[in-house]
Amino acid sequence: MTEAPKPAPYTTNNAGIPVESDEHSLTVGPDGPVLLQDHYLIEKMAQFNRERVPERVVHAKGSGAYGFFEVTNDVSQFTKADLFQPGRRTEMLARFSTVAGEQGSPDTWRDPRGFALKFYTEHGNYDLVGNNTPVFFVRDSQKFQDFIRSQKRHPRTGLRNNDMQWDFWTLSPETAHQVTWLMGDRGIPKTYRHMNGYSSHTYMWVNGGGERFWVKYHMKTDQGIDFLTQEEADELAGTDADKHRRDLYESIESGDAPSWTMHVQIMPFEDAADYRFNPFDLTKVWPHGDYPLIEVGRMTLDRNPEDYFVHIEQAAFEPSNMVPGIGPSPDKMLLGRLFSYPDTHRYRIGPNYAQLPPNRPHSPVASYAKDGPMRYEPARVGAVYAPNSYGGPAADTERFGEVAGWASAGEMVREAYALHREDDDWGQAGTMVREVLDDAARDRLVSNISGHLKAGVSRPVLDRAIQYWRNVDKDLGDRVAANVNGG
Ligand code: HDE
Repeated sequence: MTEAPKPAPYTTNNAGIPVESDEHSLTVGPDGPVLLQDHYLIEKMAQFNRERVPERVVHAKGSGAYGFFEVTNDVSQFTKADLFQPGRRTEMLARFSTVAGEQGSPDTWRDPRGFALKFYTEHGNYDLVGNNTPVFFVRDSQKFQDFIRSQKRHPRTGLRNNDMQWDFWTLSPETAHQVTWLMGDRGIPKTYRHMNGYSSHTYMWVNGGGERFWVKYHMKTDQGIDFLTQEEADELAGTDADKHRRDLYESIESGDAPSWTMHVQIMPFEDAADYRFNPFDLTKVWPHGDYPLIEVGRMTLDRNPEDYFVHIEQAAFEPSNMVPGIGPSPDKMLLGRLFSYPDTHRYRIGPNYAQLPPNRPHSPVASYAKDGPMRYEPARVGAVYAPNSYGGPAADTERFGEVAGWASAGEMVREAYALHREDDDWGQAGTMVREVLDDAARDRLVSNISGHLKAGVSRPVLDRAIQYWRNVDKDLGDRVAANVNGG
């Protein structure tokens, strides 16, 4: 890209022509009608009417920054991905977000947080689009749209509605693990800097010898985990709705660049078939005792974008952006996401979204895509079709290998996973309540759940919610019941 010329010290219109006035439209006499030939006035009004692109249907409110990722440990035995090779430093972009609220909603509402990363690698963009929780509410893409509707606004009142939320959750027991996270301390991080990020999904890594591994990513905050209580968060929602956006911007601006250490859990390819539960089930974590954390590197965010809309609102993350050495797993949610993200970008930003500054790869692009709305990068590949005799690029699997690298041999089915010994929905949520939380965190969990249930949840949903928590942990359910029934 050539450098943009310095702006003129005088106002111009969008075509660079000096304008006659910043404040007065052209009229016939001081009180007369406004003239159609005031082209600049019309341009200003028209531009204003087109300032918005549709907000993201989920994760609408977010904040982001640029930075870099440095490899600190040799994991080349597990993946040939360029960005994870020893000594590599890769430019990147991160965007953090709440999920259910709209663009202007408070940062401190109880919600999972998005943790979306884009690595500008030598072999194209690698997007790791995760959350601040290692699990998710549902395990099949088919249920995602219903789930999100139950968490957003009621169609009649336009209000958020706890009854819808609990109705969906209690009819979908696979939500138990994630709802336990959500109602606990991790449900409202102190700032975006004080939370971890997770791939949540299992992905596949392929090494230089073609050997395959299953992998889960963990981005551990170097600032330390910290959270807000419900009371602190409620107060901030009223006094500083942009608290987390402000915190990220100001800490980077003041030179206090936040960082996260990337770890992975690696499962040998063959272990998956008879592991005790389905390792591709997004509602489950892999216990660290089975697959310990292995350090990979560190990401540091040290640069605020020069323009929020250009770089963050138009940032387009897509789990389908996987580079050689990284592939998908058979997680049904992940496979659904591979379709959904590019689709939403084409609708929200336009089909040439990949040319915009935050989305443009830093490595050369040699695709045969051409034309379409707002295309400005000329096709530079020598020909506009393949195969061709005019020097256009050709796919090179010899050099890069097959990107996806796995084949499915199963029949087509429409059922939940039910192949492994410990595939139940309540187990890991119960373990978390009993073995991970201390007494104080358990007390806050009871109080957060009870407070939420008392705010507009009616019978029979309320009874199902109590049973839901008894299924997670009998004592926890009894305490919630005493709170919501007893007053
Ligand atoms: Fe997303 N999700 N999602 N999601 N998601 C979007 O993409 C979707 C899921 C996540 O900062 C959308 O550009 C489907 C899991 C983040 O720009 C959309 C399914 C996880 C972000 C979409 C899921 C996420 C999104 C909305 C079920 C964590 C914000 C606008 C199959 C592992 C990215 C957009 C950013 C955004 C679809 C489930 C994380 C509509 C269909 C699981 C962090 O395409």
